[in-house]
Amino acid sequence: MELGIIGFWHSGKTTVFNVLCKGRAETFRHTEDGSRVHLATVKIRDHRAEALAEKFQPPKTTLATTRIIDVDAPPSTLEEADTSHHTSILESQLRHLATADVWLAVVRGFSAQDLPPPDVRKEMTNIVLELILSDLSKIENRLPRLEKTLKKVAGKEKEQLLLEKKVLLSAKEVLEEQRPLTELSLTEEEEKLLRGFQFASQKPILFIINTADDDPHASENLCQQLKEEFNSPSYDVISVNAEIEKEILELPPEEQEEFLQDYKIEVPASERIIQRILKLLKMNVFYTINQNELHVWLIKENSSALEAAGMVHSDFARGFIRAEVLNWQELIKADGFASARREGIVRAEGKSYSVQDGDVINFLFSV
Ligand SMILES: Nc1nc2c(ncn2[C@@H]2O[C@H](COP(=O)(O)OP(=O)(O)O)[C@@H](O)[C@H]2O)c(=O)[nH]1
Ligand SMILES: [Mg+2]
Repeated sequence: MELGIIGFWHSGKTTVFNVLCKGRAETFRHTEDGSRVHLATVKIRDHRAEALAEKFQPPKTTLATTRIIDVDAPPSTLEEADTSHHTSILESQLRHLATADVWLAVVRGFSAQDLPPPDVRKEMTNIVLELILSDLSKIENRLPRLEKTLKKVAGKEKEQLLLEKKVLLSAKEVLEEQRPLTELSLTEEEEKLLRGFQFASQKPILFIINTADDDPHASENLCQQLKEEFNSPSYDVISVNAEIEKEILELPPEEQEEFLQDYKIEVPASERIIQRILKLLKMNVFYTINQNELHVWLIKENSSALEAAGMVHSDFARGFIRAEVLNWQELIKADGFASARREGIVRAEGKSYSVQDGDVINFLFSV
Protein backbone atom coordinates (compact mmCIF):
# COMPACT_ATOMS: atom_id res chain seq x y z
CA MET A 1 0.00 0.00 0.00
CA GLU A 2 1.31 3.43 -0.91
CA LEU A 3 0.04 6.77 0.39
CA GLY A 4 0.82 9.88 -1.65
CA ILE A 5 0.74 13.19 0.19
CA ILE A 6 -0.50 16.09 -1.91
CA GLY A 7 -1.64 19.62 -1.22
CA PHE A 8 -0.84 23.23 -1.81
CA TRP A 9 1.96 25.31 -0.49
CA HIS A 10 2.53 25.44 3.26
CA SER A 11 -0.45 23.28 4.17
CA GLY A 12 1.62 21.07 6.45
CA LYS A 13 2.35 18.12 4.16
CA THR A 14 5.83 17.49 5.44
CA THR A 15 4.63 17.96 9.02
CA VAL A 16 1.96 15.30 8.42
CA PHE A 17 4.59 13.07 6.82
CA ASN A 18 6.74 13.38 9.94
CA VAL A 19 3.77 12.65 12.18
CA LEU A 20 3.03 9.52 10.18
CA CYS A 21 6.60 8.27 10.52
CA LYS A 22 6.51 9.20 14.18
CA GLY A 23 9.31 11.69 13.90
CA ARG A 24 11.76 9.01 12.84
CA ALA A 25 14.49 10.08 10.48
CA GLU A 26 13.18 10.30 6.99
CA THR A 27 14.97 9.28 3.87
CA PHE A 28 14.82 11.55 0.94
CA ARG A 29 16.20 11.91 -2.50
CA HIS A 30 16.63 14.88 -4.73
CA THR A 31 15.26 14.58 -8.21
CA GLU A 32 16.14 16.09 -11.53
CA ASP A 33 13.43 18.72 -11.35
CA GLY A 34 14.76 19.97 -8.03
CA SER A 35 12.05 18.36 -5.92
CA ARG A 36 12.87 16.72 -2.65
CA VAL A 37 11.04 13.44 -2.19
CA HIS A 38 10.54 12.09 1.31
CA LEU A 39 9.97 8.35 1.53
CA ALA A 40 9.17 6.19 4.51
CA THR A 41 7.85 2.73 5.15
CA VAL A 42 5.90 2.65 8.38
CA LYS A 43 4.47 -0.18 10.40
CA ILE A 44 0.74 -0.04 10.91
CA ARG A 45 -0.13 -0.21 14.58
CA ASP A 46 -2.80 -2.78 15.32
CA HIS A 47 -4.31 -3.21 18.77
CA ARG A 48 -5.67 -6.64 17.85
CA ALA A 49 -2.17 -7.83 16.89
CA GLU A 50 -0.92 -6.41 20.19
CA ALA A 51 -3.53 -8.44 22.07
CA LEU A 52 -2.70 -11.61 20.12
CA ALA A 53 1.03 -11.14 20.72
CA GLU A 54 0.49 -10.51 24.40
CA LYS A 55 -1.58 -13.68 24.71
CA PHE A 56 0.47 -16.10 22.61
CA GLN A 57 3.93 -14.53 22.93
CA PRO A 58 5.20 -15.42 19.45
CA PRO A 59 8.96 -14.84 19.10
CA LYS A 60 8.25 -12.47 16.24
CA THR A 61 5.39 -10.19 15.21
CA THR A 62 5.31 -8.83 11.69
CA LEU A 63 3.00 -5.87 11.28
CA ALA A 64 1.60 -4.70 7.99
CA THR A 65 3.41 -1.72 6.51
CA THR A 66 2.63 1.14 4.21
CA ARG A 67 4.82 3.38 2.11
CA ILE A 68 4.39 7.11 2.42
CA ILE A 69 5.67 9.66 -0.06
CA ASP A 70 5.82 13.42 0.37
CA VAL A 71 7.18 15.78 -2.24
CA ASP A 72 8.67 19.18 -1.58
CA ALA A 73 8.34 20.60 -5.02
CA PRO A 74 9.77 23.88 -6.15
CA PRO A 75 8.91 26.78 -6.12
CA SER A 76 10.09 27.06 -2.60
CA THR A 77 9.50 30.65 -1.64
CA LEU A 78 6.41 32.20 -0.17
CA GLU A 79 6.16 34.77 -2.97
CA GLU A 80 5.70 31.97 -5.45
CA ALA A 81 2.93 30.45 -3.43
CA ASP A 82 0.17 32.57 -4.85
CA THR A 83 -2.67 30.89 -6.70
CA SER A 84 -1.18 31.28 -10.14
CA HIS A 85 1.50 28.77 -9.16
CA HIS A 86 -0.77 26.23 -7.54
CA THR A 87 -1.08 24.17 -10.68
CA SER A 88 2.63 23.73 -11.11
CA ILE A 89 3.02 22.78 -7.45
CA LEU A 90 0.48 19.98 -7.55
CA GLU A 91 1.62 18.90 -11.03
CA SER A 92 5.18 18.45 -9.88
CA GLN A 93 4.01 16.46 -6.86
CA LEU A 94 1.92 14.17 -9.00
CA ARG A 95 4.90 13.38 -11.20
CA HIS A 96 6.51 11.57 -8.27
CA LEU A 97 3.38 9.96 -6.94
CA ALA A 98 1.95 8.06 -9.90
CA THR A 99 1.99 4.72 -8.07
CA ALA A 100 0.09 5.90 -4.98
CA ASP A 101 -3.05 3.95 -4.08
CA VAL A 102 -4.68 6.84 -2.27
CA TRP A 103 -4.15 10.56 -1.77
CA LEU A 104 -3.60 12.16 1.60
CA ALA A 105 -4.60 15.69 0.66
CA VAL A 106 -3.36 18.08 3.33
CA VAL A 107 -5.43 21.25 3.54
CA ARG A 108 -4.30 24.37 5.41
CA GLY A 109 -6.73 25.16 8.18
CA PHE A 110 -4.39 27.41 10.17
CA SER A 111 -3.38 31.02 9.65
CA ALA A 112 0.11 31.69 8.46
CA GLN A 113 2.09 34.85 8.00
CA ASP A 114 2.14 36.23 4.45
CA LEU A 115 -0.57 33.85 3.33
CA PRO A 116 -4.29 34.55 2.85
CA PRO A 117 -6.59 33.35 5.63
CA PRO A 118 -7.29 29.62 5.43
CA ASP A 119 -10.16 28.59 3.18
CA VAL A 120 -10.53 24.83 3.44
CA ARG A 121 -13.45 24.53 1.02
CA LYS A 122 -11.65 26.42 -1.68
CA GLU A 123 -8.48 24.43 -1.16
CA MET A 124 -10.33 21.11 -1.28
CA THR A 125 -12.15 22.18 -4.44
CA ASN A 126 -8.89 23.27 -6.03
CA ILE A 127 -7.15 20.01 -5.18
CA VAL A 128 -9.87 18.00 -6.86
CA LEU A 129 -9.77 20.39 -9.80
CA GLU A 130 -6.01 20.02 -10.19
CA LEU A 131 -6.33 16.24 -10.24
CA ILE A 132 -9.00 16.54 -12.91
CA LEU A 133 -6.91 18.92 -15.02
CA SER A 134 -3.88 16.67 -14.75
CA ASP A 135 -5.91 13.72 -16.07
CA LEU A 136 -7.42 15.82 -18.81
CA SER A 137 -4.00 16.84 -20.07
CA LYS A 138 -2.88 13.19 -20.08
CA ILE A 139 -5.84 12.27 -22.24
CA GLU A 140 -5.35 15.23 -24.55
CA ASN A 141 -1.75 14.12 -25.02
CA ARG A 142 -2.68 10.56 -25.73
CA LEU A 143 -5.56 11.03 -28.17
CA PRO A 144 -3.68 12.51 -31.17
CA ARG A 145 -0.99 9.83 -30.86
CA LEU A 146 -3.63 7.17 -30.67
CA GLU A 147 -5.23 8.52 -33.85
CA LYS A 148 -1.88 8.35 -35.62
CA THR A 149 -1.29 4.75 -34.62
CA LEU A 150 -4.84 3.81 -35.54
CA LYS A 151 -4.07 4.60 -39.16
CA LYS A 152 -1.24 2.09 -39.23
CA VAL A 153 -2.74 -0.95 -37.56
CA ALA A 154 -5.42 -3.51 -38.26
CA GLY A 155 -7.23 -6.48 -36.75
CA LYS A 156 -7.02 -7.20 -33.04
CA GLU A 157 -4.63 -4.37 -32.39
CA LYS A 158 -6.94 -1.87 -34.03
CA GLU A 159 -9.90 -3.18 -32.09
CA GLN A 160 -8.02 -2.70 -28.83
CA LEU A 161 -7.03 0.87 -29.74
CA LEU A 162 -10.59 1.72 -30.74
CA LEU A 163 -11.79 0.53 -27.37
CA GLU A 164 -9.11 2.61 -25.66
CA LYS A 165 -10.23 5.62 -27.66
CA LYS A 166 -13.83 5.07 -26.67
CA VAL A 167 -12.98 4.83 -22.96
CA LEU A 168 -10.68 7.84 -23.10
CA LEU A 169 -13.39 9.89 -24.77
CA SER A 170 -15.93 9.04 -22.12
CA ALA A 171 -13.33 9.79 -19.43
CA LYS A 172 -12.68 13.12 -21.12
CA GLU A 173 -16.37 13.93 -21.06
CA VAL A 174 -16.58 13.32 -17.31
CA LEU A 175 -13.45 15.40 -16.68
CA GLU A 176 -14.69 18.26 -18.81
CA GLU A 177 -17.70 18.49 -16.54
CA GLN A 178 -15.17 18.94 -13.74
CA ARG A 179 -16.05 15.57 -12.27
CA PRO A 180 -13.34 13.17 -11.06
CA LEU A 181 -12.85 9.79 -12.73
CA THR A 182 -14.09 8.02 -9.62
CA GLU A 183 -17.51 8.90 -11.04
CA LEU A 184 -16.90 7.07 -14.30
CA SER A 185 -18.39 3.61 -14.26
CA LEU A 186 -16.25 1.12 -16.11
CA THR A 187 -16.36 -2.54 -17.07
CA GLU A 188 -13.49 -4.66 -15.87
CA GLU A 189 -11.90 -4.56 -19.32
CA GLU A 190 -12.18 -0.78 -19.57
CA GLU A 191 -10.79 -0.43 -16.07
CA LYS A 192 -7.78 -2.49 -17.13
CA LEU A 193 -7.25 -0.29 -20.18
CA LEU A 194 -7.12 2.83 -18.04
CA ARG A 195 -4.92 1.38 -15.32
CA GLY A 196 -1.67 2.19 -17.10
CA PHE A 197 -2.54 5.88 -17.13
CA GLN A 198 -2.59 6.00 -13.32
CA PHE A 199 -5.15 8.76 -13.45
CA ALA A 200 -4.96 11.05 -10.44
CA SER A 201 -8.68 11.69 -10.07
CA GLN A 202 -9.40 7.96 -10.04
CA LYS A 203 -7.79 7.50 -6.63
CA PRO A 204 -9.66 7.92 -3.35
CA ILE A 205 -8.81 10.96 -1.23
CA LEU A 206 -8.49 11.37 2.50
CA PHE A 207 -8.62 15.12 3.09
CA ILE A 208 -6.60 16.04 6.13
CA ILE A 209 -7.71 19.40 7.47
CA ASN A 210 -4.64 20.64 9.26
CA THR A 211 -6.38 22.82 11.76
CA ALA A 212 -5.23 25.21 14.40
CA ASP A 213 -8.42 24.50 16.29
CA ASP A 214 -7.87 22.42 19.39
CA ASP A 215 -11.55 21.92 20.07
CA PRO A 216 -12.14 18.32 18.92
CA HIS A 217 -15.91 18.84 18.68
CA ALA A 218 -15.66 21.87 16.43
CA SER A 219 -13.23 19.97 14.21
CA GLU A 220 -15.46 16.92 14.14
CA ASN A 221 -18.43 19.08 13.09
CA LEU A 222 -16.42 20.77 10.37
CA CYS A 223 -15.31 17.40 8.97
CA GLN A 224 -18.87 16.13 8.98
CA GLN A 225 -20.04 19.23 7.10
CA LEU A 226 -17.25 18.97 4.54
CA LYS A 227 -18.00 15.30 4.05
CA GLU A 228 -21.57 16.15 3.22
CA GLU A 229 -20.54 18.96 0.88
CA PHE A 230 -17.92 16.88 -0.94
CA ASN A 231 -20.19 13.90 -0.91
CA SER A 232 -18.47 10.89 -2.50
CA PRO A 233 -17.82 7.31 -1.42
CA SER A 234 -14.22 7.90 -2.54
CA TYR A 235 -13.63 10.81 -0.15
CA ASP A 236 -13.22 11.07 3.56
CA VAL A 237 -12.33 14.06 5.74
CA ILE A 238 -10.38 14.08 8.98
CA SER A 239 -8.93 16.91 11.00
CA VAL A 240 -5.57 16.87 12.75
CA ASN A 241 -3.36 19.39 14.42
CA ALA A 242 -0.18 18.25 12.78
CA GLU A 243 2.12 20.80 14.34
CA ILE A 244 1.15 19.87 17.89
CA GLU A 245 1.24 16.14 17.21
CA LYS A 246 4.70 16.50 15.72
CA GLU A 247 5.92 18.44 18.73
CA ILE A 248 4.52 15.80 21.08
CA LEU A 249 6.35 13.09 19.14
CA GLU A 250 9.60 14.95 19.69
CA LEU A 251 9.18 14.67 23.47
CA PRO A 252 10.62 11.79 25.48
CA PRO A 253 8.12 8.88 25.37
CA GLU A 254 7.27 9.13 29.09
CA GLU A 255 6.08 12.72 28.61
CA GLN A 256 4.08 12.10 25.45
CA GLU A 257 1.10 10.52 27.17
CA GLU A 258 0.61 13.51 29.45
CA PHE A 259 0.64 15.98 26.56
CA LEU A 260 -1.73 13.86 24.50
CA GLN A 261 -4.14 14.04 27.42
CA ASP A 262 -3.65 17.78 27.84
CA TYR A 263 -4.62 18.31 24.23
CA LYS A 264 -7.49 15.82 24.51
CA ILE A 265 -5.93 13.67 21.81
CA GLU A 266 -7.36 10.21 22.40
CA VAL A 267 -5.94 8.44 19.40
CA PRO A 268 -2.75 9.85 17.83
CA ALA A 269 -3.18 11.32 14.33
CA SER A 270 -0.92 8.70 12.76
CA GLU A 271 -3.28 5.92 13.85
CA ARG A 272 -6.45 7.79 13.00
CA ILE A 273 -5.20 8.58 9.51
CA ILE A 274 -4.16 5.00 8.76
CA GLN A 275 -7.42 3.55 10.10
CA ARG A 276 -9.45 5.87 7.90
CA ILE A 277 -7.27 5.01 4.90
CA LEU A 278 -7.89 1.30 5.40
CA LYS A 279 -11.62 2.00 5.50
CA LEU A 280 -11.48 4.22 2.43
CA LEU A 281 -9.51 1.62 0.47
CA LYS A 282 -11.87 -1.09 1.72
CA MET A 283 -9.05 -3.09 3.22
CA ASN A 284 -9.50 -5.89 5.70
CA VAL A 285 -6.92 -7.27 8.07
CA PHE A 286 -6.31 -10.96 8.68
CA TYR A 287 -3.76 -12.75 10.80
CA THR A 288 -1.65 -15.88 10.58
CA ILE A 289 0.01 -17.27 13.66
CA ASN A 290 2.28 -20.24 14.38
CA GLN A 291 4.92 -21.01 16.98
CA ASN A 292 7.40 -18.71 15.23
CA GLU A 293 5.49 -15.73 14.10
CA LEU A 294 2.35 -13.66 14.25
CA HIS A 295 1.82 -11.97 10.91
CA VAL A 296 -0.62 -9.19 10.05
CA TRP A 297 -1.87 -9.05 6.45
CA LEU A 298 -3.85 -6.41 4.59
CA ILE A 299 -6.30 -7.65 1.99
CA LYS A 300 -8.96 -6.03 -0.20
CA GLU A 301 -12.53 -6.50 1.03
CA ASN A 302 -14.32 -9.43 -0.65
CA SER A 303 -11.07 -11.30 -1.28
CA SER A 304 -11.18 -15.08 -1.21
CA ALA A 305 -9.35 -17.49 1.07
CA LEU A 306 -7.39 -18.56 -2.01
CA GLU A 307 -6.18 -15.00 -2.60
CA ALA A 308 -5.27 -14.70 1.07
CA ALA A 309 -3.32 -17.96 0.83
CA GLY A 310 -1.42 -16.61 -2.17
CA MET A 311 -0.35 -13.54 -0.22
CA VAL A 312 1.12 -15.65 2.54
CA HIS A 313 2.92 -18.18 0.36
CA SER A 314 2.50 -19.23 -3.27
CA ASP A 315 2.59 -22.90 -2.16
CA PHE A 316 -0.42 -22.28 0.09
CA ALA A 317 -2.42 -21.18 -2.93
CA ARG A 318 -1.06 -23.84 -5.28
CA GLY A 319 -1.72 -26.71 -2.90
CA PHE A 320 -4.73 -25.21 -1.12
CA ILE A 321 -6.77 -27.83 0.75
CA ARG A 322 -8.79 -25.71 3.12
CA ALA A 323 -8.53 -22.81 5.53
CA GLU A 324 -9.15 -23.10 9.24
CA VAL A 325 -10.69 -19.81 10.31
CA LEU A 326 -11.81 -18.09 13.44
CA ASN A 327 -12.08 -14.54 14.68
CA TRP A 328 -9.10 -13.12 16.61
CA GLN A 329 -11.14 -12.65 19.81
CA GLU A 330 -12.42 -16.21 19.65
CA LEU A 331 -8.85 -17.43 19.30
CA ILE A 332 -7.79 -15.53 22.41
CA LYS A 333 -10.82 -16.76 24.37
CA ALA A 334 -10.22 -20.35 23.29
CA ASP A 335 -6.52 -20.27 24.26
CA GLY A 336 -5.23 -21.14 20.83
CA PHE A 337 -6.00 -23.20 17.75
CA ALA A 338 -5.65 -26.64 19.38
CA SER A 339 -8.25 -26.03 22.05
CA ALA A 340 -10.45 -24.04 19.67
CA ARG A 341 -10.51 -27.12 17.42
CA ARG A 342 -11.52 -29.27 20.37
CA GLU A 343 -14.28 -26.81 21.20
CA GLY A 344 -15.43 -27.08 17.61
CA ILE A 345 -15.35 -23.33 16.94
CA VAL A 346 -12.77 -23.47 14.14
CA ARG A 347 -14.52 -23.26 10.78
CA ALA A 348 -13.29 -25.19 7.76
CA GLU A 349 -13.55 -22.93 4.75
CA GLY A 350 -12.90 -23.52 1.06
CA LYS A 351 -11.08 -21.53 -1.60
CA SER A 352 -13.95 -19.15 -2.26
CA TYR A 353 -14.55 -18.16 1.38
CA SER A 354 -14.67 -14.37 1.61
CA VAL A 355 -12.06 -13.29 4.17
CA GLN A 356 -13.50 -11.20 7.00
CA ASP A 357 -11.80 -8.41 8.92
CA GLY A 358 -10.21 -9.87 12.06
CA ASP A 359 -9.98 -13.47 10.82
CA VAL A 360 -7.12 -15.63 12.00
CA ILE A 361 -6.42 -18.16 9.28
CA ASN A 362 -4.51 -21.42 9.29
CA PHE A 363 -3.97 -22.67 5.75
CA LEU A 364 -3.85 -26.40 5.11
CA PHE A 365 -2.06 -27.27 1.90
CA SER A 366 -0.25 -30.01 0.08
CA VAL A 367 2.21 -29.59 -2.79
N1 LIG B 1 0.09 26.93 13.23
C1 LIG B 1 0.31 25.79 12.59
N2 LIG B 1 1.40 25.70 11.83
C2 LIG B 1 1.63 24.56 11.16
C3 LIG B 1 0.75 23.44 11.28
N3 LIG B 1 1.23 22.43 10.50
C4 LIG B 1 2.35 22.92 9.92
N4 LIG B 1 2.61 24.20 10.33
C5 LIG B 1 3.73 25.04 9.93
O1 LIG B 1 3.56 25.42 8.59
C6 LIG B 1 4.80 25.43 7.91
C7 LIG B 1 4.73 24.56 6.69
O2 LIG B 1 4.64 23.23 7.06
P1 LIG B 1 5.16 22.08 6.11
O3 LIG B 1 4.80 20.80 6.73
O4 LIG B 1 6.60 22.28 5.76
O5 LIG B 1 4.24 22.38 4.82
P2 LIG B 1 4.37 21.82 3.36
O6 LIG B 1 4.93 22.90 2.54
O7 LIG B 1 2.95 21.52 2.96
O8 LIG B 1 5.22 20.59 3.39
C8 LIG B 1 5.84 24.99 8.89
O9 LIG B 1 6.46 26.14 9.41
C9 LIG B 1 5.04 24.28 9.96
O10 LIG B 1 5.68 24.39 11.19
C10 LIG B 1 -0.39 23.56 12.13
O11 LIG B 1 -1.18 22.64 12.30
N5 LIG B 1 -0.55 24.76 12.77
MG1 LIG C 1 6.87 19.98 2.43
